[in-house]
Amino acid sequence: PQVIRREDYTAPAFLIETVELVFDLDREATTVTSRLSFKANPDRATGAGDQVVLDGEDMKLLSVAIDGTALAASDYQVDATSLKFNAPSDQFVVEIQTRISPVNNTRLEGLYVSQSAYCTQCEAEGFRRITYFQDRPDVMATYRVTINAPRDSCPVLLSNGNLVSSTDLDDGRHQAVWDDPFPKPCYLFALVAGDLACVEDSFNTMTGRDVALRIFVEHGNEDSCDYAMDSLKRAMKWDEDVYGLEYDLDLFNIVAVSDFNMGAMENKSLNVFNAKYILAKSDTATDTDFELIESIVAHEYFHNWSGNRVTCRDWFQLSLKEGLTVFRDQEFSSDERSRPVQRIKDVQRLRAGQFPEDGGPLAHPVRPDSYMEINNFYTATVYQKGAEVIRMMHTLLGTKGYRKGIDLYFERHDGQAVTCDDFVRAMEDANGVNFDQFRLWYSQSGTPNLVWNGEYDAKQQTYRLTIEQKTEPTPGQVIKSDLQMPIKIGLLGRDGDELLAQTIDLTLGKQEFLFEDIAQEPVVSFNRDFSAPVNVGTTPSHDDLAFLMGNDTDAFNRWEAGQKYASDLLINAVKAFGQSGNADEALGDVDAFCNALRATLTNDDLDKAFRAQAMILPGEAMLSEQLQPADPEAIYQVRQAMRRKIGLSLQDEFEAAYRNNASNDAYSPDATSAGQRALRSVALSYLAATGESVFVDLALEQYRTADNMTDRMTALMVLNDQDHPGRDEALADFESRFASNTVVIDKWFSLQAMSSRTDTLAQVKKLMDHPAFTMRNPNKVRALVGAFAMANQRNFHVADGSGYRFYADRLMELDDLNPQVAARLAAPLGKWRKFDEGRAAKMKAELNRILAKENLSRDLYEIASKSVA
Ligand code: HT7
Ligand code: ZN
Repeated sequence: PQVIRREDYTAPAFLIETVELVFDLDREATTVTSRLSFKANPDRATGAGDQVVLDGEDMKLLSVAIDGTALAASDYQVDATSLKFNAPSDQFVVEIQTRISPVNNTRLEGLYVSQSAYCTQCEAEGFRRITYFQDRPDVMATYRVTINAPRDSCPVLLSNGNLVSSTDLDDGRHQAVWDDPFPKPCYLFALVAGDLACVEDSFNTMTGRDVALRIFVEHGNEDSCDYAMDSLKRAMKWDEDVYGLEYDLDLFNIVAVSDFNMGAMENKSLNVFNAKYILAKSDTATDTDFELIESIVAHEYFHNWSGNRVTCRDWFQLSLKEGLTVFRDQEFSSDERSRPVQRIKDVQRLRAGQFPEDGGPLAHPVRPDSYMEINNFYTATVYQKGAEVIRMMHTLLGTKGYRKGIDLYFERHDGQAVTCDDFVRAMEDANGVNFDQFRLWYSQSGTPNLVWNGEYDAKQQTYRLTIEQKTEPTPGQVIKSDLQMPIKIGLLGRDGDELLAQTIDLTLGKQEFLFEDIAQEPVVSFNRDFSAPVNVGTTPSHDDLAFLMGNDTDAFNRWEAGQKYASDLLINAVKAFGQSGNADEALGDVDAFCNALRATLTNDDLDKAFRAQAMILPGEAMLSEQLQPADPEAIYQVRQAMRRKIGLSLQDEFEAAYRNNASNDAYSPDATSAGQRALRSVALSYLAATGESVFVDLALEQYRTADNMTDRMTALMVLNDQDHPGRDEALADFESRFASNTVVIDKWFSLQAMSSRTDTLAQVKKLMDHPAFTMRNPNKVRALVGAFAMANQRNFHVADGSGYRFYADRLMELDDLNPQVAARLAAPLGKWRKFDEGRAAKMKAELNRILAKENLSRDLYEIASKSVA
């Protein structure tokens, strides 16, 4: 496949100013008529020529006309990916008719059918599967869309912008015309048609305009939209308050569909969502689901400015909109919930998804330099690391300076398609700073490693902190430069007093900082609030870590100290387990760590959600990242043994936490109530880890009496790993209770795929024959097959390679249906370097088997070929 390079960007030779689309909807054969007004681009490259090249795939071309005259077949060339003809002048109108088949569209890109509704997904390059077009984000046009469809099966007809007219047609069909006054790239086009229920509300904007808010869902789900609607209104208000950004149309529509490749899509005024990120009621959604709904609804809404009003010049600039919008949604959630807990969760996500990507075969900069398939670049690096880069600018400039930069960015670029560099320039110009070195964060891949050393001079009362930074080579990028980053630090006295809190500006490979008037030898709290997205190689003593767990004034680093302490104990034990084969022995005495945990668990001054987080040990995958090679079975055994020791040591406290955090109130998804449930869940899970059967009985009792999904899932998660009749009872009950709810039944699939029991692979294979499972629905594939490979390290990496073989078979099967999703799921096989020779060889063999597949998609080819290299 062809490699597309950032350095090859040229402006389009022609612009398209207006687009008129007419859809005659039919499941098998939809006719699309488009009328495009072209104009030569005044900024075109010299010698660009007069040929017009339009992208188009998987459709039948019915006719082409220019300025009202039909073209003869000899006047244009059409092949599998394009339509070409010569421009007659600098300004002309082209009319194109195509035929597409929504019901046969299993890729879920372009126009497809989900349940009974038609819907579209055009980002990144789906519009070319609807009609021939210059499918690139720097071609921005206004759209007028006419939809003709049967009234019975499609009473609801939606597109972007304002509804201009609704008319009855002959033969039981009707028509709706939509007009979007804001010029947009075609990736933001959307159409939805079907028999959907509608939930309505409204929002009064900062200038007093009423905006109608509508959420469309399948009939029967109307009672599950309240939280999404409430989140939308809070997000609209937050964007006005914090960014001064107001919604710009009188209508905002959301549609929830069951078949969707990703989480949601920010089409102008017509957001389309994966139903799992809209539908929630206390008995169907967990606290985590509510949290995700809130942040994703906000994320898509925030795109209205960061992405839609100002968009990307080309797809290499994807982080321009995604990094910024993730930062915005993270800050929204921090303001709505507990800021430290939100930061902890965001960092956990970065470490679990982005750090391994940055250290593996698929490493790429936040602004990539090349791609084969752009869909493969909707990555943790572009999203999460991109957000960290924006966060660092926020830290360096302060809230006011950042806001000045944002205001200038939107003022300068409203209505334009721009670059990451334009964003940084706005930040620089508004603040009179130079970000030349900082810009490297966009072009350099890899996670920097920092090592610090401190020296206290009792006589001078000074503390000298030396920091070194180093970034390892990544594929295709061997030489690394030093980066600029803000490091927040604190110096704490032994009595817990904060002697100093400061943000230092690290710019050199090795840099010294001298702090004066430090009255006693301090304990260092380094990279507070995770102010820079780096690995810190320095591990303080266990005493210092226990001290920081109990005393750091930075909540993030309080949690971080516990994670470091636990990692150190677990990693050493995994190494020792290799010799003894006995996990308890390998761990040895962990009383001091348990005591530090106890102090946190019982500290009523701390937020309950924070205390719950602080009790959770680093996950198996996280521990693997710190071992070379990683032995999945040893990691599993040692972590379980540690959980048992903690459970036994803190049994009284966990029992008290379980008892004291029961609630008689009706379920509420608010952060405080969720924190209380989280603490109770963690207590139950540790109690069960003791191995005492009374606590498994307690979990079964909780399952039976639960009045909300959070408590029900917590109990089921505990039972899921047990060899206990209660497990079968609860799983069977869950299945029958939620058989008709396609979103909820995915939890049941995932849970079984994530079980640590050794019969899990056999169960997963069996579940593939379950009537609710289909390879055609991405949520189902992710819930069962994806969860097995991504969230069950012990079983996926079973030494005989059966997990790898099963997984590769599924990826190849999926590749024929939905290459985008197949490629997104392929990363686990690329982690072979982390494991012993036996496992590595088996993983590579599966990647090679994938590469030998007939008709392998460009999507999966790119991931598999880069992963095997
Ligand atoms: N901008 C969107 C990213 C996206 C997408 C969404 C659904 C299906 C396919 C997709 N390809 C790219 C989602 C977002 O970041 O908000
Ligand atoms: Zn986004």
